[in-house]
Amino acid sequence: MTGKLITFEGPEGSGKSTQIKRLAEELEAQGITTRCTREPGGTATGEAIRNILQHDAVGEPLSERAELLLFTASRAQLVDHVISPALERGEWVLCDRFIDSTMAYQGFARGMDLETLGRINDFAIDHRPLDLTLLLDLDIERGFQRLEKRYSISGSADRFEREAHDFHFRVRDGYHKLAECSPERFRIVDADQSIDAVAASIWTAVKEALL
Ligand code: T5A
Repeated sequence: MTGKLITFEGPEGSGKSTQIKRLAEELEAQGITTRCTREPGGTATGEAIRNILQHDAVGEPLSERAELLLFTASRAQLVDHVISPALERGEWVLCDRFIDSTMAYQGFARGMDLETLGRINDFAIDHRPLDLTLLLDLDIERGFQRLEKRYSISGSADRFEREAHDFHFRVRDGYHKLAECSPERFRIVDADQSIDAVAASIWTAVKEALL
């Protein structure tokens, strides 16, 4: 039996990484083997690409098309080397960002053509269907407040976090439009609750959709 592919999406600081770990623990407790991964990244090639995308690692501005193709190259590598093999072993894959991030960030926020992005995404994932997408919905300001708290402890904002707030408003709005277009795949979770309350909402959504 093949596994399930669950993706986590949402604006910056909405709690995706935190909640992926929580869901993995819950699934493992039910005897389901899980594999957590992230985009961009998740493979050696993907992590090298992530470094270019997040931190201007090569020191020159990226063109929008180059940015798009780097994200989708990382995705193709992840699908072929991690996601597909895990699903074929019957594992459940939990992925921090996936095709909808490209639609929200490069499409709705940067303004690239959505139909073209859809075709490139489809090619990158080799037409693999997704079982469930959890959209962690959070006010942009609240997300940035969380990240600021984190940066007072470690590190500094990356290339996307430095984009104007307008950009991030378009990302959030774009996610809502994507969810409206695919209601059978998306579940919107209110991420402006305690970590435990968000985890409980996610668990309810997963049970209803997949168990
Ligand atoms: N991108 C990505 C594209 O433009 N196109 C693409 O195709 C793809 C795949 C990735 C960037 O690349 C862009 C989008 C992104 O800008 P990233 O570093 O992976 O960059 O960024 P994010 O995915 O946004 O990850 P973040 O770490 O910024 O946010 P998360 O994972 O949503 O949030 P998390 O869990 O790390 O939590 C953030 C902070 O909030 C606290 C946590 O402890 C942490 O400190 N927190 C809470 N605080 C209060 N209440 C809660 N409920 C909380 N949940 C978490």
